[in-house]
Amino acid sequence: MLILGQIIKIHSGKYFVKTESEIIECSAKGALKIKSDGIFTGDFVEFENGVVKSVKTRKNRLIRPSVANVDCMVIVVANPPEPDLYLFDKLISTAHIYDIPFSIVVNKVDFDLKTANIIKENYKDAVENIFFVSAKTGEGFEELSNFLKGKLVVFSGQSAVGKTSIVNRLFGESKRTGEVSVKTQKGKQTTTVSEITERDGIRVIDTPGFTAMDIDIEEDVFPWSYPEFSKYSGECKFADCRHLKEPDCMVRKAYENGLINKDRYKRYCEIYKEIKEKDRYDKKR
Ligand SMILES: Nc1nc2c(ncn2[C@@H]2O[C@H](COP(=O)(O)OP(=O)(O)OP(=O)(O)O)[C@@H](O)[C@H]2O)c(=O)[nH]1
Ligand SMILES: [Mg+2]
Ligand SMILES: [Zn+2]
Repeated sequence: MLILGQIIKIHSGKYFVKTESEIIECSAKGALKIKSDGIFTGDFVEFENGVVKSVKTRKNRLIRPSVANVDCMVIVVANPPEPDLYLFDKLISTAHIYDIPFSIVVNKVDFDLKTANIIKENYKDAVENIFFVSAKTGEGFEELSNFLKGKLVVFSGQSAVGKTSIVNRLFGESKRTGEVSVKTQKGKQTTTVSEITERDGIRVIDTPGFTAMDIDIEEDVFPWSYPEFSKYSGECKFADCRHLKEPDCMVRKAYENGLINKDRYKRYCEIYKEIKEKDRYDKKR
């Protein structure tokens, strides 16, 4: 009899499938293992006698961390460390491109409130929910925790913004295992194993912090990855408008009329240039 469950961890060729009542260690049918779009943490699968037989259609899939069916990406920011808004913009674009709903959490409000205002100004039109919390004092956690209930959540953001602290606060003092890094036998590459931890209906994947360098965005999709541009971009003269200096670009016009946050648009132009440069460089090689 086929049983339905969700993959909560993949490790050393073993698939840990959570059903309504238990976690079962499974192997997989050969073909599923080989395919590059085979099985990922977060996948809903059907298994029988300890063997995964099929993967259900996924609603989205993130590459870093490698996880499917994410309900919410929580992008965390705080000061310290000095916020890198370029990285922040890229994270938002990534979520948008991978079709993952996202929210912003400003952490460390016990220490600094200036960042909260900057983030509000920059992103209030790009995101529905911005939470202001302190993992240290617990401020703002009731609201955040209610919002995340029932969701599979991925945390992202710069190193040291407090992602792990937030997860620990959400989970009380309970012990939890986060992301495990596994060295391949060659000792070169580091593969990361994403593991879902669950408590009180919140399912979480914590991730190590990363820098803007780690994020790869395609040039042709980037111009469509700004939620607050979408109100205007449909009216641009060219269907493939990059919203830079094209004639009759309604996004640029909106920016000029103060309808789009100036700093966010300026960074957009910079990031676009950078992506384009990188494409050129990659093609030359
Ligand atoms: N004042 C204050 N400090 C905090 C708060 N949350 C976290 N910190 C501190 O910030 C530092 C970094 O916290 P982590 O939770 O390790 O940050 P992280 O985002 O998981 O970092 P990486 O795993 O390296 O990506 C630690 O020293 C925490 O004690 C907060 O709300 N207020
Ligand atoms: Mg951490
Ligand atoms: Zn345009």
